[in-house]
Amino acid sequence: MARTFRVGLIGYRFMGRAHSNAWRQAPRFFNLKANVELHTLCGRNTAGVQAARAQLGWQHAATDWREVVESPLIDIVDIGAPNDLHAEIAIAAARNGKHILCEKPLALNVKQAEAMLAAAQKARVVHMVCHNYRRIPAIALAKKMIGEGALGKILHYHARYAQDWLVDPEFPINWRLQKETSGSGANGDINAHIIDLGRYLVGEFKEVCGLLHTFVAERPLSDAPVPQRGSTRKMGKVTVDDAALLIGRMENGALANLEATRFAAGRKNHIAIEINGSKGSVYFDFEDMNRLKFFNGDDPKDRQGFRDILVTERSGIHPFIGNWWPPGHLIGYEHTFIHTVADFVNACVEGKPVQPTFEDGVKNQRVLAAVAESQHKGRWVKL
Ligand code: SOE
Repeated sequence: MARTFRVGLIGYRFMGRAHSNAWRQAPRFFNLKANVELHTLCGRNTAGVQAARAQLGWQHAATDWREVVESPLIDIVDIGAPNDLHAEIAIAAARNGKHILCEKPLALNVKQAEAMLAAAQKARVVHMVCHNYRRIPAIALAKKMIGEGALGKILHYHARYAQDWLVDPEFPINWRLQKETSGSGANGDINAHIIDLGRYLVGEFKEVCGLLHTFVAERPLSDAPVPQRGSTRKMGKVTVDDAALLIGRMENGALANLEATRFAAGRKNHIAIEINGSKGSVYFDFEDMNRLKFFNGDDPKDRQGFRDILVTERSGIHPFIGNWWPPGHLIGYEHTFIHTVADFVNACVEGKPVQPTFEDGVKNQRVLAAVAESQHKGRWVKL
């Protein structure tokens, strides 16, 4: 009989909801090698976590993450809490023999990330960073095509992750805008994703030149009342970057060009990736995530152009999609988490590594740190 993994999830807001949905749906749509129980949902606010527990379908609620990582009932700890908590929770979870899925960026800095990796390796638990965009069928197809040589030698990795939720200077401070709780801004939050996709699709970064910029240095504190005439509103300092740029060289000779910003008006979750090789190119945009554009330099000259692949063919033709709907019936953001959780559970059963591991998280964190160091020192940084 298949074993049952009891899951403890820390965090119940945006990521907590996305992960809860994934834990619930993965066993329903994928042939998991274990059963999954949504055991405990944890968050600091008692009323908030209780309401989320009921709505998201967890059996128990807890307000102290230590209860979760120390519970003998829990097999898997899933970390969706703010970044400053990742290291402490993951290290404690590893020491208690739990398999760990952790949101990105892995930690606040390289040192913490390395300690998390060391703890997970020492405890021989399965560890994974939730870079969910790797498991978009179109991205997985691009990976397969690049591996098969469809693009030839890779020359350019060009990626832009653009959002616009900070364009409004009245948007209040939250934990993502404070260095102590988030480690960095656009760099760790969204550059981390396109760094991961670059490492996945193209290869390791060799050297980088980075630029970090903060457009709005002060913002209202979230609990500050709307100012009355003559009164001043309580403001807080933004201590992280609003935008992060990276140009770099990759180990295989490809040139990298990455932009991550929360100030691109009109861009909500625009992840545009273009990879150019000696024989062809692929282009992907998350806001049209079921499609991959492919230019094949081998096509006859009189009919060359980017073709538009709808990545929804089943029967093993396109990655992940076979477990969903008939061709042309599209999937969305939430499916990327479901695919991640499905692969993670099977790896836990087999006791095998599942990418991206904490080792990938450490490598990613080194690139993030190199971008910051480059900005700080005003020069290129080798990895
Ligand atoms: C906020 O910018 C955020 O939720 C990120 O933290 C996620 O990783 C990203 O995928 C969506 O935007």
